[in-house]
Amino acid sequence: MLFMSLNHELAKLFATMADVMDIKGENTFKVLAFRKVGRILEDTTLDIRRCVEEGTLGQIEGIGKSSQRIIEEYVRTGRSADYEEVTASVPAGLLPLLSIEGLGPRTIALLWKERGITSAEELGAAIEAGRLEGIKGIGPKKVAGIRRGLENRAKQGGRVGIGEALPVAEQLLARLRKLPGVKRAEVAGSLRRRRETVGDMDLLCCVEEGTDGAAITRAFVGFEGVVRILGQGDTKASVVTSSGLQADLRVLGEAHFGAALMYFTGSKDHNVRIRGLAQKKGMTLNEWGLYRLSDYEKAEKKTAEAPPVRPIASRTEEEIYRELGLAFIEPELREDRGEVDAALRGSLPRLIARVDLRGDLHCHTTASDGVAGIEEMAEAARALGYEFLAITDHSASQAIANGLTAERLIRHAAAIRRAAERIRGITLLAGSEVDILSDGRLDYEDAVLKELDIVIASPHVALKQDAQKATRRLLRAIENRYVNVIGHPTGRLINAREGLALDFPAIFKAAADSGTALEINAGYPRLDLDEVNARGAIEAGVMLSINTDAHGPDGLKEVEFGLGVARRAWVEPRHVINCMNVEQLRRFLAGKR
Ligand code: DGT
Ligand code: CA
Ligand code: CA
Ligand code: ZN
Repeated sequence: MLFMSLNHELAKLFATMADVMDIKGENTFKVLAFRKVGRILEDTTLDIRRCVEEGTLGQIEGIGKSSQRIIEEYVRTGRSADYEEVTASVPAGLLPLLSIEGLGPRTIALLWKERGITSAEELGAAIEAGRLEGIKGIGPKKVAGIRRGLENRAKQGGRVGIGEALPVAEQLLARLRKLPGVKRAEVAGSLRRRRETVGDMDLLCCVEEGTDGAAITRAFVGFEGVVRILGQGDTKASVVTSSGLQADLRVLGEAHFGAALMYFTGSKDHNVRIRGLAQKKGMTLNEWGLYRLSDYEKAEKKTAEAPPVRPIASRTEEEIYRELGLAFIEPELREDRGEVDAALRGSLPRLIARVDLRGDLHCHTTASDGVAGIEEMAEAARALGYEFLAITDHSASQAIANGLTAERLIRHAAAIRRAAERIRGITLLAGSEVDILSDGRLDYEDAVLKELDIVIASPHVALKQDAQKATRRLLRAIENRYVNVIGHPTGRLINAREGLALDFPAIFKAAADSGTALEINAGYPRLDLDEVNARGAIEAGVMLSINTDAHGPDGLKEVEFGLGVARRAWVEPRHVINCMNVEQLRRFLAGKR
């Protein structure tokens, strides 16, 4: 996993070791310790490589001697004998089972020991044959859940979440940009449109005149992290990266870059609409440019070269849209969901952008399961140019996240307000991420919630309840007069958990009527609400809140993914409470009905 950060790699290594030991039924104490180390490594803002170099690893609380040894070995050699030994001690096919929804280490252990199942394929076959019946601890409901998990995995058809794909693509782009003769390197395809999952990565590289394209593709297929070459020529190459994702590269000059970028950004449906429009105007549009049809038809064409006629436009996307009589259409809108007509009418949305956000309203500190204190989070938010930050730690029932009892919450709120006095240049709000219990009751009494500046209520447990129960549950939370935002409303996780099935029209109406915002949780793999429901929400007059749910200072930067969802949902600044100034925000919060 060459593209992951070292911290992340190590976190995954420990989590996997814990899972495997759990499957084998080993000493729970050690399993818990490894799991905790995984979590610490995932969340820490320290650079672990530096800690090893400086010999300060032992100072991190929760990392014991044996974990320290594993980390040091891995940092030095890129391998861990312990990890290799542990993972080799179970059939290899068991490991991928861990990423299937409905399957934890304990269930996998039962399937393995009771029925000899060692892979997803065998599991599927066993379910179809009814062979899971009679295993103690795996009832019919559980089996149905596993079956759904397998189906979901198949449906995804190998699509990879944007949170995994974008960092890989950005690494490749950074390397391309360093090559001689390269002027620009950009993502295209679904990644540029910021779809929540992508089938592959499409990259475009713009080179100076006279640059040898073959030299670029040759360098590209040799990049670190390329595990297989699918094709390689003078102007294009396709590879598979160690993340399992395919990357397609095109190399071309400036003269046609805009047309190629537009073509390879897609979507296909958008391109079809645009080409139809060009035809009606006596033009033709392809990956080389926008041409007058009469010129184009006369010319003799070769597939791998630009047609030998002068295009009407080809250097930039802006020129091409303009020549077609259209306003520029942002990549996130290019899905043939009404954007072409809106561009013709001049009524495209004024899409929300990073600069419109004035603050984050959902983050955690060391009071619950975060890795930084109040002031450190506030500093990080201020460094991002934010005007406000709400501190919203977990409530008591989230015991694994060290959730706060009512007494601790009151003291924590006082600490946030004291910090707010000291810190200049940013407004701190004292809040909570209170659990919505399975029946819709909240984890704190109203008398406690009343004392807070902002209340986010989120579902964390019972995420498989039926639609009716789930809807009633959320409606009950929305009806609470102190609840300002519903956090990650469905609880879904991309590629891992479907989340609550909700009667969205009913939720939207209640949220709009009561002045409750719905969150677009920007943390990958949540991205919850998704683009479809976010668009439904604003159309129903609901206010949205885009938050990172950060558990440390770096987490606050992950807002980009949430913005991608919002932009794909046609969201404008006026729809989002994070775009309000402090005074407007306070008025919104006070206006809860
Ligand atoms: P993905 O990779 O499944 O997440 O989705 P895309 O949209 O990235 O699709 P991909 O990688 O097959 O192709 C990238 C873009 O290239 C696509 O959005 C539009 C353009 N494109 C590819 N094949 C065709 C085609 O046969 N016709 C048209 N009009 N455009 C195409
Ligand atoms: Ca693609
Ligand atoms: Ca592609
Ligand atoms: Zn949270």
